[in-house]
Amino acid sequence: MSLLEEINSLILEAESSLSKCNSEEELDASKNLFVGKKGKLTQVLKGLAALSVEEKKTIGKVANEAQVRIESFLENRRAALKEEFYQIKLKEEFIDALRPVNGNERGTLHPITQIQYEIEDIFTSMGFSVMDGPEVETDENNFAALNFTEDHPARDMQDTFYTTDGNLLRTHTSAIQVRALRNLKPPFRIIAPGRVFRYEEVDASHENTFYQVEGMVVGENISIANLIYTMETLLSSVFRTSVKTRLRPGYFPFVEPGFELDIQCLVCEGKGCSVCKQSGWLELLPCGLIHPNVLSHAGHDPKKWTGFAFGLGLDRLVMMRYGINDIRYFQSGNLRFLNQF
Ligand code: FA5
Repeated sequence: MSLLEEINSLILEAESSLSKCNSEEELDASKNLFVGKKGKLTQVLKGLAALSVEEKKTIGKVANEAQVRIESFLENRRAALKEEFYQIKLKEEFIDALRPVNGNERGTLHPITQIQYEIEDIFTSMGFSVMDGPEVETDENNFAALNFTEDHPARDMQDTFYTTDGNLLRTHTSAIQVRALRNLKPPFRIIAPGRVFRYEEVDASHENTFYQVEGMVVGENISIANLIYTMETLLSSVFRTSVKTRLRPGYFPFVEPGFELDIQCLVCEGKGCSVCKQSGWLELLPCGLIHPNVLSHAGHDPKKWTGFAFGLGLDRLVMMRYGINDIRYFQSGNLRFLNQF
């Protein structure tokens, strides 16, 4: 075999041997075997001594190229091995950062919060804005500006927790109506969800701390028809089934006329139970047209502007939706109850 042939076959042999190496150690051993000081290429090149100057030049060049080629093959193999190693490590050491930790329970939103968000979606899709207000209110916002005069007997309708500085815990979200009328320029439509407080005896359908959503529309030529349409849209979206409702006259000093919208009890389907106090109906949605005094108290001309308002009890709405027979579950912190939602 000529020297040239020997060099070419050495290249093939080296490449085949290197491609079988599976570790750094094997690669280093192969390197020594072929291109090391005592390696095969060096041995072959010993034969150069017997050649002419011309031949030495040509073969020497080929031998150099062979060395470069083997070394670059080796470096590629080294890089490929490193990559393989990382890939295996990545697979073995994969950490799923989103996997729930064993043994830790996941929380859910409280059913009242869930229904509140749903109602916000229903109303924002009808062009309402969502407003907020403080839980500690002034007598002015909770009562006086809503047409409850100082000695008005209607004040007794809502037993009130007073703070030592003469303020109170709001008894209804209607206090936010007053803030809306003072701060917004008609026409406007708002809803205002919130927690309210009453100094009340607690039973299956009465809490001392519960939730309401206030709604208010002020504009020109707003009528009872607009009110009823809005209430029906709301109830059919929330219950996703037709519910029986009835409208009764209701008295609230800040609306005229005022109504009570009752729904047939969904817990007992109207037969009578502890939730509906055996009547088959549940008071759910008091509402009415905004009293002219309330508009003018806030500086709006009641001849130009009219409107409607409603106050929805959220706890009772959730009770009707799921057939829950006692309001006290909501604040109980009972996880077996809460985990169902
Ligand atoms: C009011 O609070 C009026 N502000 C509602 C209103 C707004 C009328 C706008 C007209 C125009 P009422 O006291 O009836 O009204 O309460 C409204 C709803 O809150 C009731 O229908 C009921 O669903 C709920 N609610 C009242 N008291 C309690 C209670 N103690 N526990 C749980 N829910 C209650």
